[in-house]
Amino acid sequence: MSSPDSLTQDATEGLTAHGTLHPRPRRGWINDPNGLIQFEGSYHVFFQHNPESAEWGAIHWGHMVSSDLVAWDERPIALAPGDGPDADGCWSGCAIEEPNGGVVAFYTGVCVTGEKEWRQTVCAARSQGDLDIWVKEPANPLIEAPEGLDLVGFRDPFVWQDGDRWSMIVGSGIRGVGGRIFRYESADLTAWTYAGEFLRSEDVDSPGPWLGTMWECPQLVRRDGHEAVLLSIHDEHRLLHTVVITGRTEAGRFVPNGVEVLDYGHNFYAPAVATGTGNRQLGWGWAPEARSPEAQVNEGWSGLLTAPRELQFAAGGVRLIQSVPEELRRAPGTSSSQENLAISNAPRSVPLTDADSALMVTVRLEAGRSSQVELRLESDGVTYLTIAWDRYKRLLLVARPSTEEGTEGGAIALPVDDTEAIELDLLIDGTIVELFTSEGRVSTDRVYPPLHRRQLTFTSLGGEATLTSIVIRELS
Ligand code: DQQ
Repeated sequence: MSSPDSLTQDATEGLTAHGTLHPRPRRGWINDPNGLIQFEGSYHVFFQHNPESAEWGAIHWGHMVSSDLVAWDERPIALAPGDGPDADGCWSGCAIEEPNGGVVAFYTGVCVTGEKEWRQTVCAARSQGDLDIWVKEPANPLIEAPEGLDLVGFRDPFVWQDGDRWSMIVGSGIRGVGGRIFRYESADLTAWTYAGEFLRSEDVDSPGPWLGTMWECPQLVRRDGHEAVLLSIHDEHRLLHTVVITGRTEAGRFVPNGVEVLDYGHNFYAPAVATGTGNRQLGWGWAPEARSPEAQVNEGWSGLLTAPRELQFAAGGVRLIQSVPEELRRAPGTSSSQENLAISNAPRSVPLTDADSALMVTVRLEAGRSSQVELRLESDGVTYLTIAWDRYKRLLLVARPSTEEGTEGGAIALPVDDTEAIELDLLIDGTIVELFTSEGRVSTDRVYPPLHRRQLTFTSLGGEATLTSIVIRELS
């Protein structure tokens, strides 16, 4: 690193194209996606990154770029800890295109103050062109946590244009009370004024998911006149799950309407949405490992970003639905398909490619006389993920087995409204499986199969079902 406050290393030296659907650098640790932005024709994805180790620590911002949302190139480190308010890490944040050109990134500067305790402030850095070189604001930190409150944390700024001003929200929690989002305003993206509480846990009625003790990575999704807040639920240093709260902004506060789990899988956290995409909203999340820390260190890397997700509203704005973006559906690549296959209690297998390629598999099933249809993802004859559609319970159960590498087995359930037919998109790429229902629900799991003799095996209980169609596409 040439200088702690401006990175001037050669932009391309030593880097090679890293074509993969799920971005990650070649080595080291990653967690949250940060600073997602469509800028000058490219999609830029930054992320929490420890380049030195496959363990969390000394957090930098890594950087990858794509022109098509399918293949990603690794770029030089964007932000590194300096000698000021980010001496112990550049934690999560966002990026915004400035009206006069260039991009400003807002991030969380941290300094260690004790065991698992950090001073957390909002800092900024600016860049232009290919976003390889960033210059930190001399005035950092721009914002300090509000005084007089016993806060559990104060981090992860997210910024959007709000009429003729800019709004920023920052995630937090008050000890013994619950989650908080604080809001700030600015006319110039540089000077910020405190504008009150944007959302408080006491104002959210959540009979479903637990809302924890602190809210990380708050994001505001706005599309077609509807709004929702995404939250990552933190509880006494545990990263629990992610939720979406639909509602609307009124006089600078978010008025919640409903709460739903955002991703039902075992391995999803810290989702973020891109800026610079107009009315369109694209989200990415972090898919942490499900194998032991020793296995991660042995591999030399840990963590993936998910594939991008199209975020839209349904049912008059009361639900956020997630789907595979058109760019992935239209991506060039070989494909095969089959139609109208009878599924009974005798297993029927459909081979997947043996190559180490990312697949998008689209399955349409009609329940017919069956009560449950099961899909097993198998590799070398071993089942590594089971997806069971129980039409009468209106559930999709996703289960994975425990493994010697330290993967904890378990099952999760996604609601399914339709009892007659179901359509699923599966993104299967090495050690990650993302499952999208056509009703807009998603689960993300990390699994570690050998990548040989891959196949999908279908069975039906209680009567015959029909595999109306299966389309298998190689994306990379
Ligand atoms: N990860 C970052 C924080 C954020 C948390 C630190 C969520 O900024 O709150 O790496 O995973």
